[in-house]
Order: sequence, then C-alpha cells, then structure tokens
Amino acid sequence: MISGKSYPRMTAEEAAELIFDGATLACSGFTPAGAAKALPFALAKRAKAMHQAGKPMKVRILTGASTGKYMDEALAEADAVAWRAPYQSSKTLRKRINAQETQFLDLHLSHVPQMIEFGFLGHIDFAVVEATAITDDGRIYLTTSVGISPSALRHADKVIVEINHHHSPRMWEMHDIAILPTPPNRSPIPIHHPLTKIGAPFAIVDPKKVVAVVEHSAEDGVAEFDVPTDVHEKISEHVVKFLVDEMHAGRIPADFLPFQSGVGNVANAVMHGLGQCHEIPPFYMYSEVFQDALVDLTIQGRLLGASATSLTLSEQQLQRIYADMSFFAPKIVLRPQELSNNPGVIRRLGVIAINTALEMDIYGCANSTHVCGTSLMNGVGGSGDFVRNSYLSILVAPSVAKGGKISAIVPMCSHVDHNEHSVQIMVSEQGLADLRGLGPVERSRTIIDKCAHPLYREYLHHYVESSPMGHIRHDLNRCFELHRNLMEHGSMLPGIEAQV
Ligand code: 0RQ
Repeated sequence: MISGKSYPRMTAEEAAELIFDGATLACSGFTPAGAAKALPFALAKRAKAMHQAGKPMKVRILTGASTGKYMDEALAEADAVAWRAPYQSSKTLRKRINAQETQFLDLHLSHVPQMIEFGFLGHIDFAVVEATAITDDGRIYLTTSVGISPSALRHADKVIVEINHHHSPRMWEMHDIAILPTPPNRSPIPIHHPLTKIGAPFAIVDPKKVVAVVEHSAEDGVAEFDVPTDVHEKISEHVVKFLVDEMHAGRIPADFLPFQSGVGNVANAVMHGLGQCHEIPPFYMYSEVFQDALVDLTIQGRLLGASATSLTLSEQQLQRIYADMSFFAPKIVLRPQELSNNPGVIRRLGVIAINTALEMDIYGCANSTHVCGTSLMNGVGGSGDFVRNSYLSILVAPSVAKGGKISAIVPMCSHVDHNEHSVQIMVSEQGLADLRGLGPVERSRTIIDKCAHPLYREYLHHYVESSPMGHIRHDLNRCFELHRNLMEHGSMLPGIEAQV
C-alpha cells in the first residue's frame, strides 16, 4: 500500500506544538481500540509544562467512545481536558468530571457523527486519527476502530494522522466506511445482514488539511477480563436458559437473531455462556464492540460473523486475529458508529441486546451511568441505541454491589438511562424477570421476587404495598430512602453487608 510521502512528518512532540489552548480535537478511538495515542500523550506532557510555567492549556476532546491510558488518563492527569464527549471510562477523568473540573456530555453514540455533520458540538479544530496508512490522494486506512473518524476527518480544519505500525496492515479488509447523506434525503440503509458491506474500506481526507503525520508503534492496551465469578456465571445461565426457551416457544427463529452485548465482565461472561450452549445454533453479532470471548467463539464456529465499530481485544486475543487475518477478516465488519449502532438497522435485524446497569427499579427503569443520581461512572455509551431499538432488550446486574451495602434493585432509579417502555427483561444472579405484558404493579412483584437480593425483598415489597395507590405506586417521601441511607450511613440498609 502506498504511504503518503507528501505530508509533513513530525514527532508527536512537534505535532503537539500545533495544538492551542481551547482547541477542539476529534480523535479516533472507540474504547482504547484504535485510539490516537502518541499525540494526546505528548500533548499531556506539553500541558503539564505549560501549567508549570503559569500558562493555560486545556482542550475539548471528542471521540467515538472511551479511550485508554494514552488519551483520557494522560490528559486528565495533566488537567488538560476542559470538555469531553461522548463516553469515558478513565478513573482520573471521572474524578475531574464529578468535581466539575471537566464538562462532560453523555451522548447516545449513534448520534455523534450526525451531531458533528451539523455542528451541534461546535467547530472542530483538529482531527487526530490513528491509521495503518495514508495515501497521497487522501485515503486513510484505519486501525482497530472506526467510531467517529470518517466524520472527524471530513469536518476538522486540520488533520494529524498517527501511523501506528503495531497494527496489521490488513485491518482495512474489515472496514466498511460510509457517511450517511443528510436528512431529509436519506435512503433506507441497505444493511440486511450483519455482514453486509455498503461503503469503502478507507476513510477520506482532503490532503491539504493534513498538517502532520506521526509514526510510532504502540499497543491499544485493552485490559484482559477478570475470571468470571459465580455471580456472572449465574446471570449468564439465566440469560441462556431464557433464550433457549424463547426459541422453543417460537418467539426466536430456529436460526436465531443477532446479538449485541455491552462492555464489561458481566457481558463477556454472558457471551461466553451463549457460545457454550449448543442448543443455541451458531449465531451472528450486530454489536458495537468485538470483545475477547468472541475470538474463541469464532474459531469454534459458534460465532459466524460480527458487525461492530471496534475490535476491543486484549493484546493476546488481537494477536491471534492478526496471525490469521485470512480466517477472521471475512467474518468481521467494522463500521462508523452511526451504522454499527443505527436504530433502524437494529430494529430491522431484530437484535437481541444485553446490557449492564448499575441499578434497576421495581417498575423497569435502569440507571447505567450515575451513582446515587450524581456521580458519573462511565456514560450511557451505545447501550441506549440498542436497549430502545432491539427486538429483545435484556438488562443485567448483580443483585448487590459493595458486599451487599448497595441493592441494584431500588424503588426508584436515582437517574434514568433506559425507561420501562424499552426494558423487557431484567436479570440478576437471583433470577430473570420477564416484564413483557405486565402492568406496573405486576412488574414490581416480579422484579422483586426474581431479581432482588433476598435481604432487600421484604423492604421492597413493603414499599410497594404501603405506597399511595395509583397506576404506578410510589411514595415520593420514601422512594430514595435506600439511597439516602447509603449516603448517610454507608449502606442502603444499615448493617446488612455483614450478612451477604
Ligand atoms: O465497582 O469495581 O469498585 O467494585 O460499579 O460494576 O458489576 O463490575 O460491572 O464492569 O460490567 O460495569 C454499568 C458501569 C457496569 C458498565 C457498568 C460498582 C461495582 C464496581 C462496576 P468496583 P461491575 P461492569 C455498550 C454498552 C454503560 C455503558 C454501556 C457501563 C463497578 O456496564 O458503563 O452499557 N455501562 N455500554 O461495585 C454504586 C451501584 C453499583 C455500583 C455496581 N448501584 N452503585 N456502585 N457498582 N452497581 C459499550 C459502549 O458503549 C462502549
């Protein structure tokens, strides 16, 4: 492949000198996969030096989703992030967001490319995009994620390209890149199967905008998953049994429907469980991240193929793919997040969505983002794109957190990301609540009996039975009593953690 020879070559430190205080950077990266690395890391160093010299240096950062240690962690540590969107999972950045030192915009990920197209998020000064190659005529071959990169390249004033030699030069074989025309001139998106490709294997940039090409070699740095706990395995068993029963009842076709699975240990364990259950036929994914458990499932022939926007793989799993691209590349399609998470396509394909919540309430609302309604954890990410539009929407969570001090089932969610109109199935290690067709009070009894930890069931039942009558029974004086206890006494039901 031709590598653009006409572009200015720079070190990351030289390229970081181009960035000015207050600039907006739209960067590649959807999870640490494919995230810009060298430039943000150098920018963090520069910001620190400038702060020490008494000069201001804070930037606005827009990406596909979270990133890793080279971007969010390094820039937050340098106190160099004024504004961040649309998702993050960095400990240091989280602290700054919750201290109001960084403004954070929590967005549905499928919306972001369109918001860039129409300028909702302001002017973009720089795109910083990781690639395996750039050609003189402006074709950019991306790495392990697509995310917002095509739109960032189109709309930024100036472009910095990081050529990361660590990645396989064959990554383009998985890419399917298209930018949707603007409404109202949008035709139906012709994706009728998870592996349909509708675009090109490269993104495009106006060569005149490229102000620096930085070459380096660095791993994505995706963390390996923890060994699944009993709790994760029980959640996985409940989900698998439910889906097998649905297939036998004829509500899922015998050749099955594609899956979406959220991020994290619980979601990874559920995908592993689905793969091991041979009553479920080999299946496809229409998801946003391709994560570790899926590599083995592909080799075993259990996963037939996957559409996503990132290969979020630990280094060991990524190298297994790079070692056998001829086998894996035809089975994986990586698209811009506007397409991987597109509501219309999710609805058309009948995706079964499995996402994790922090807390769920007794009527079917779920909070995935804000502890006690105030402190941001990560963000809504793509979960809303899938929860709202899937054929079956499954929300999972361990019934308790922090050794039992926190119940995941509460009278009223302290923050709502997914509401009772979208959530159909709730699962904890205690059991599975099928909410389809149930009115609010039936829902509450089912959720409490099936999903709440036994230590909280009596409290929750009493809450419903003693609350004022209405279509939905709530007592506005007590609906956050568990949360208030947690904040005041460190436990939702004081003293209960000792018993779990
Ligand atoms: O904290 O690590 O300090 O013990 O939250 O909880 O059970 O390990 O679950 O790693 O799967 O993350 C919702 C955060 C779950 C994630 C969330 C504490 C708990 C622990 C993590 P510790 P677990 P997971 C598409 C899908 C939103 C985005 C999304 C998430 C930590 O799944 O960010 O779905 N989802 N994207 O102890 C206080 C509670 C708690 C609690 C758990 N009620 N209150 N703390 N914890 N429940 C992917 C993308 O968009 C990229």
